[in-house]
Amino acid sequence: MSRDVRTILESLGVPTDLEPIAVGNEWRTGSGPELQVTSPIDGKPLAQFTAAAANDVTEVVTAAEESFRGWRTVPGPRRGELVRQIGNRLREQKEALATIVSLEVGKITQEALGEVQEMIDICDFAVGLSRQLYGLTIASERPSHRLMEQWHPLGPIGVITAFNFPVAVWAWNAMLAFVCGDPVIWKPSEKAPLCAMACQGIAASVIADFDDAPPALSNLIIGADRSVGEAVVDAPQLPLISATGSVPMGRAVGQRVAARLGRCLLELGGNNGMIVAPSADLELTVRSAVFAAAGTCGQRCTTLRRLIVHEKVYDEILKQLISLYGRLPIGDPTEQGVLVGPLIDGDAFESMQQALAEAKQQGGMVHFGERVTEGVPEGGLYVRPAIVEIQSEAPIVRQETFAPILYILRYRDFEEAIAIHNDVPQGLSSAVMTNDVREAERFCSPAGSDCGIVNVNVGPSGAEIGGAFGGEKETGGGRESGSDAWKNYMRRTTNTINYSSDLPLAQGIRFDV
Ligand code: UN1
Repeated sequence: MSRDVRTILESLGVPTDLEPIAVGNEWRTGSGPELQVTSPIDGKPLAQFTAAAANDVTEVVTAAEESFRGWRTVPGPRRGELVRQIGNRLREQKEALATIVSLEVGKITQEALGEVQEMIDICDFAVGLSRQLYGLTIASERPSHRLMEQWHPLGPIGVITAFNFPVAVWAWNAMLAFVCGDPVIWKPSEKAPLCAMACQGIAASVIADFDDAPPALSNLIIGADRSVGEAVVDAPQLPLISATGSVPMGRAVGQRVAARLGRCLLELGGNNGMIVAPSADLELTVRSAVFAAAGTCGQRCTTLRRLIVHEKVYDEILKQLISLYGRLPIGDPTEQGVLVGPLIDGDAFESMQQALAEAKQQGGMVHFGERVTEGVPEGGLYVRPAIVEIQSEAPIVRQETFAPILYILRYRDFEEAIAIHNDVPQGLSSAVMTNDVREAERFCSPAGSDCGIVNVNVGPSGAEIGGAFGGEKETGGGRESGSDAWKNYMRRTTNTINYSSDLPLAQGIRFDV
């Protein structure tokens, strides 16, 4: 293990002999294949350990099930107190955890810190929520009856996360689950196991010191292939599987969970568009487009992938974007001033080049997108983010490539822009840049954007945790994080209480015995 990583992980409560399974703060060996972890910054090894195998899942599920029996009866505000303490620990260890995020997935320091901040924010949100797990009181049609709802803990939750938000997405799920009374079993991406170990180290050490929390509240199982994820997904003891990742992954998870009539919360691909109207503030538009399209090296599910520009401002926008893209500081993400770090791996690079080749074949004009080898660490895959001028009908535009490619499309009238915008299989996030109130409202209306996130004069990426996060169509329909997403992690009971000595039946039915 590299010395830096070893020291940081230790400071976060992870034992030096890396193990792939953690039941609370008890780390266990796995019986799966060896997993080599390399940094996308320079391709150098960060660590190596034996991963878990599918048959290691049962013991973790059993432990989580047992812990549920105790945790579900701990009062909500007390569960919130645990999450408050996890949030405080994250505040103390923000830099250390962000460093692991940068080293393991190549995020620039600012974005890695932002990701840990997102974890802290969801902790705060969850603490407040722990006193607000409200049910309704409903008017009963029967005399001297009361109808009411309660929200009860659901059970142990399976959480599957992707490499690109290797810590925040776990926190969105785990912090809500904890306050809702549920333990968590986390199956992270095999591309980001150290981030997962670090989070587990932090959470488990707080849990261990917390009087009424069972140790197996927070659990981790790291696999090296699909089999571990499949075993988690198939476990009948897990009433909810929350999965973030690609559409094919989500389709497989959705079908398996449906077969056992479990619940799914899916957050899958995006192919996010931004409409630029002629009245738009062009300076704001260009700045927000560059952050959304080139930031995180195009590897957010909310990344801007399609810029739909009115013909009157098309040339000006294109000119400004090309000029900015040409000057984007690309390189070691831990260096100050760098805005674009590396792609996650060689596969990401290949699929980016493949998409650019297809775009050319389909009549696209490609600007940039080439590999960058100068002024960057050797061994990493660095690219200059690409801009592609292309017809909106080109098939490649409907596809999500997880790399920094921005398709730029032209429109004439606003209705056409909305039609182009919605003509993709994915439905995560969207934006319109306009100073015309009618266009803005139209975009937000039922006949406007068909996405789960619909923004005006701000790009599609970088959402706050307070809103519900997720989208429609192939994005999977799930909502995580803020608003009432907590309801996914609980089961609702409807109670009818009769405080009379009569027995009036609903719907006025008479049944005299
Ligand atoms: C993701 O890419 O999986 O809205 C999540 C955003 C971030 C979360 C992205 N807050 O871009």
